[in-house]
Amino acid sequence: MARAGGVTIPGVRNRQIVLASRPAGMPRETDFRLAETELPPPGPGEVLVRTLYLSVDPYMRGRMRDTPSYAEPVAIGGVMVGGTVGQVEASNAGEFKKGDIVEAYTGWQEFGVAPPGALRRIDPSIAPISTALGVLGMPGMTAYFGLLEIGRPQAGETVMVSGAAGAVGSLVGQIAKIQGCRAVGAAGSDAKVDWMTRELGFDAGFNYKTTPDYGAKLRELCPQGIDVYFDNTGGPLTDAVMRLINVRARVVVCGQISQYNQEEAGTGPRWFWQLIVKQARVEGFLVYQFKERSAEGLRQMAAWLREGRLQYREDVVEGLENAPRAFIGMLEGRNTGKQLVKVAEPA
Ligand code: NAP
Ligand code: FER
Repeated sequence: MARAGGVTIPGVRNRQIVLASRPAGMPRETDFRLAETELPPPGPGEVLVRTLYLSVDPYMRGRMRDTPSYAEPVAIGGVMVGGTVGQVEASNAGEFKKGDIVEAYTGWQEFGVAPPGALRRIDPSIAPISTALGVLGMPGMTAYFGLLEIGRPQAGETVMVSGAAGAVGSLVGQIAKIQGCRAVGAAGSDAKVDWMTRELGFDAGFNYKTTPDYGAKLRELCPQGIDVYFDNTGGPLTDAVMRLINVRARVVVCGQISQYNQEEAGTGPRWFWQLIVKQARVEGFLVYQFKERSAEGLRQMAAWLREGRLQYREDVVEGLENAPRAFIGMLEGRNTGKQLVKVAEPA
């Protein structure tokens, strides 16, 4: 028996995915464990949320690591953190009522408790509710503000994107097209490249896993050079792109996923001299720095969706117990578009 805001939910237990061990290199399913607890009762002013979808994201690899960072690592035995879309099950907060759909940060579990300030109300009439974790959520805002505010693309410029068939990258290329740019992307399979070029409107793309000479391929696909490089991956591709940036290029460091499973940073070609010659700018950013402007970003992305100028894809794995597999699959590149885990149906 569990109590929730004066409401008793008979026999409901909370299943969670907890961190069992800290991985070295690529995480394995045995680094996670399924745990079961009593359903947490929401305290005064709190909201109990039933998870419908949970998001698996690259940054979570960093949370599994016990190295000093301003973000706390997930403890051994602790619930994996992450964004969720859920339905209010019981509420002690006036702003939310049972049945409301919300975005929360309650992690890999069937139920979570949150204060109302940590919840975002989702309007299911705008788009499917799962998009609150993708195109109309954190990855969408990353693409929107990262490209437009850090990359500042101008019409006619060439925008190169790595990780171009993922949640963020697939949107970056499309936003670049909306801005009147040439969009070129690299991704890890021919099917992903076909999707980008045939359906999303990228001007060109290539499979970085089967292309032997990145420099030659980039020269072919970016005959005017590269004005904005939106980097999701780092690694050898980034080394090659850096040699082709134009004068006054902007390099947007969004992610470095090729390094997230590495314990040591390797050395590689040293390309920083290019920044001098090209008087270029490299800037890292965190989507959260644009938090105050998220309403604007969400409004614009929703409008582009409605106008058919933006497309998105979701890869959905069913079942909380399959969250570790979905997460590892995403790190391995098995996803096209946004990787999600569906945990429950809305009531
Ligand atoms: P995603 O692209 O949907 O999924 C990750 C993708 O990374 C995989 O599908 C895989 O695709 C690719 N990948 C994996 N290992 C790789 C490697 N060694 N080299 C090249 N590509 C590799 O994930 P996402 O959520 O959209 O995130 C994309 C990037 O943005 C990540 O680096 C993430 O950390 C970053 N990000 C940053 C912020 C921020 O605030 N700065 C916010 C959100 C995301 P392939 O088949 O193409 O290999
Ligand atoms: C990401 C990579 C790193 C990301 C966030 C971070 C939100 C860093 C987060 C932190 O240290 O707080 O993809 O996405």
